[in-house]
Amino acid sequence: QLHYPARLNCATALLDRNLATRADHPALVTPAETLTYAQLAERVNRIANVLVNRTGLVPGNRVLLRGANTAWMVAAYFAVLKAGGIVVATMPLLRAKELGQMLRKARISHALCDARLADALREAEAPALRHVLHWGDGELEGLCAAESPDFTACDTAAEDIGLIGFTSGTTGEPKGTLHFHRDMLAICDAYAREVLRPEPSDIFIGSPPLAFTFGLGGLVLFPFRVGATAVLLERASPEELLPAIARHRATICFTAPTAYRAMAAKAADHDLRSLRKCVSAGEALPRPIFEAWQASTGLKLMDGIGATEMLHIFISAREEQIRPGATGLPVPGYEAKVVGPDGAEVPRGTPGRLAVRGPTGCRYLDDPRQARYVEDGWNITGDTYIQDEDGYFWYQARSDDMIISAGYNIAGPEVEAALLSHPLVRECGVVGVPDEDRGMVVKAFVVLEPGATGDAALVRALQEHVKAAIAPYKYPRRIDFVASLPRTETGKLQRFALRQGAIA
Ligand code: 3SK
Repeated sequence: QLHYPARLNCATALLDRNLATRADHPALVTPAETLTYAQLAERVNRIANVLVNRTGLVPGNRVLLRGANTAWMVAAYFAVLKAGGIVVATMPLLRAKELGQMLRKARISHALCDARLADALREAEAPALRHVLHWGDGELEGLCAAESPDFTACDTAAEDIGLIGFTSGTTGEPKGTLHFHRDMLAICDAYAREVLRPEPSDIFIGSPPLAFTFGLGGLVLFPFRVGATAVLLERASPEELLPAIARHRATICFTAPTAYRAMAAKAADHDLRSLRKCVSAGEALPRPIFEAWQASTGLKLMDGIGATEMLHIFISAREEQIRPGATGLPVPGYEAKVVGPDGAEVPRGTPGRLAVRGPTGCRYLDDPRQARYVEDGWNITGDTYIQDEDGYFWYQARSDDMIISAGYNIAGPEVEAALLSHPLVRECGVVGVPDEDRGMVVKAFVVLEPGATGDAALVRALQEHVKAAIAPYKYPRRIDFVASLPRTETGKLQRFALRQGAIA
């Protein structure tokens, strides 16, 4: 059980707390600048003063943040929290239409934005938006220079909302999820402290945007909770991440399975010996990727399932508990079970919907989907899982991604893992498509390794490969070779787009 005081501002608990003992330790390292905890805290205070003194921000105002993973973005996050505002961080790639939806839904009054990304925000339709300030063009920097480096944190309650995380999920319709100040500490004190177990000497690195709660936790909250250092990269493709790990002697990496797969192939060209923990989340981790990473670095990937609704990871495993192919065990503080259509727990070994409860949970902003997500205090995540006799949870598919073909239940991700173990397959997505005889058949969309030719012979070879790896009835009866797969901004495969044939 985690206990926090009734009045609590998470900016103080996560950032200012480090000033007593680690003021001169680097908090953030970016290509543009390195900031110690003292320097970051000062920037945060100046921005908070600008918000209050120049824009009239009052506690509870919602502030949109728009920027890449930079020190200004982190400072803006903490300034809003410290001033009692509510952060609504947005993905840099969002366009005016999507920004407008969020601005209107969350009734956002203020925005802090990287000047390079200002156009889409200017074009967004947002009647309540009154104050927009930019960094990167001198505007916010100039205002900050004229403000005091001191700021007294707003006396927020532990259960005041500090963050609205928007999720488009894999279906496209954005939902805002509300998180309290204490939730941002709870994920540090549950998943990070109990499973990841970082040290103050760690150097975190990774690719997820800070607007995705996977990135917020892994690249800001977890390092700050222990006074460690985070390396932020504006561009963090696998090709950029590998040399950055070597250059910064990074010790903990957060990224998605597809990035680990791409990095495993090139790992030998880089000195990755500083790495000690590698977290994979955002999508299910196929076993071939776990094995490829272990073969090339000697490290076991720490798989985890999280959700924007839950703020961060709630099932994972410490290195010594890892079972390849399983997501893991409930993070201490969380409970999880697999339930059938009636909501009752199913026997071990039976697939069903994953239900979870713990110190964080889903609170949708003004959305009827809340009643479907939370049933009897349990969060129903929309993932199909099996729990084994030892309590480990094994991912099967998103609940709406189970393919029922001629009476067989087939999990698309299992077929994907089998295809991925073929040396010519770089990426793939598997969905069910309607079929007169079988109701549905398994269809795979495959991106090949450079130089491979997608012809009829390769289709047959891939089908035989799958039949040899898993139960033969699961093989993809149809295979299309494509140049790329449709993904959300957080890297999740959009299977609904594959089903609709909307592929590149
Ligand atoms: O959406 C996810 O998959 C996720 C994973 C880890 C932490 C947070 C999130 C939202």
